[in-house]
Amino acid sequence: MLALYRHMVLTRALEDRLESLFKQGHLVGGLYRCLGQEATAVGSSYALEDGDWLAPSIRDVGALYVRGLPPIAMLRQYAAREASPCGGKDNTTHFTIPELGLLGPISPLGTQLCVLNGMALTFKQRGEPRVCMTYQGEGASRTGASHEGFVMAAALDLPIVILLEHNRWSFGTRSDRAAAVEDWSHTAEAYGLPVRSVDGNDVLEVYEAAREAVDRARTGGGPGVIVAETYRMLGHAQHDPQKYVAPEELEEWRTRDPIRRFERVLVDEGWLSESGCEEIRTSVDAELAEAVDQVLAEPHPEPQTARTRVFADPEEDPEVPWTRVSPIGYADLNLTESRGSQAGLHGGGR
Ligand SMILES: Cc1ncc(C[n+]2csc(CCOP(=O)(O)OP(=O)(O)O)c2C)c(N)n1
Repeated sequence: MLALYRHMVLTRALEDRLESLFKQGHLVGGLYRCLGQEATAVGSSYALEDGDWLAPSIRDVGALYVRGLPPIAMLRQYAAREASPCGGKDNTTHFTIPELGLLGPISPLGTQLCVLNGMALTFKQRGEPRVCMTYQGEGASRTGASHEGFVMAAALDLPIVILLEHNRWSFGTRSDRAAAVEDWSHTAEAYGLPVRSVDGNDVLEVYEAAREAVDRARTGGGPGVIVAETYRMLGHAQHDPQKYVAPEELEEWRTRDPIRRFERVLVDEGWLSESGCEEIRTSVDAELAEAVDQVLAEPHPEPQTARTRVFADPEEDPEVPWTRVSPIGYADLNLTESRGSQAGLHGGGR
């Protein structure tokens, strides 16, 4: 219970810090938040075990900390520091860490499910009791790739759990304009998959459903879908002021805040006092304050490292010149010439 609470608090507090850093100009690129969906991200991933794999979306950041990602890694990632998982080349959750069983998102929505299916198929063929879990928003789930992914998972009976996040919005599109269904569990039932709808803002309900689906998948029962009824409390990313959302809608969902709700449960059940909650929040804040100071003092990557670690095999890293050349084009370049003359063509501006 305390771990679930701490992870949710951490997820929100870290993003609050990132928002400040974004406004102060310390971050590179956009900031995508889990705000309002912490219970879905944390409760679901908490049902996994060592050796399982998780493929988060850019939104379910809380799931990464549950899997063991140190919070400082996310700060470094957004601040594009050399020591970040992507070495400063990308931000958000766009990294893969095999040791933690984390498969980074793939930008074309829906495709991630197909890749994770491949991993689940491997586990199944090897007879390993390992489970994969991933997330899809309503938007991602409407893509052709996602359809293929659902079909494959169902047809091959793969050990995979899919969280379908009904958070009401896909960028500026309302979910009721993305599919002609009111109950999103119907979209998964059509594939013949077991589906369970949960209150995605109730961490215990999410955890219980995830535990059931993960246990079933691990023991050969095949895939499962959990439809998490939740709400994206901010715009698509920090740059989106969500002007298309009615203030009353936001107000209504604010009353269902997943962290406040769980605090009430903790206190009412006698598992943690009000001051116990406060202590956890304070310790998370202290940990983050230290991490932020550390990250801001760290260096950005050297420019020449932009072309390293692009491929798993360093031998395959692109040769200079690796930038696009315009308007001459590569065909017009005599690439057999020495590096020196090519450098001249580029005017040394690489
Ligand atoms: C195939 C494809 N189309 C469009 C985009 C651009 N895009 C990135 S995120 C996003 C919205 C995703 O909405 P949803 O899947 O519902 O997830 P949510 O943001 O609500 O968590 C869009 C349109 C993309 N990455 N891939």
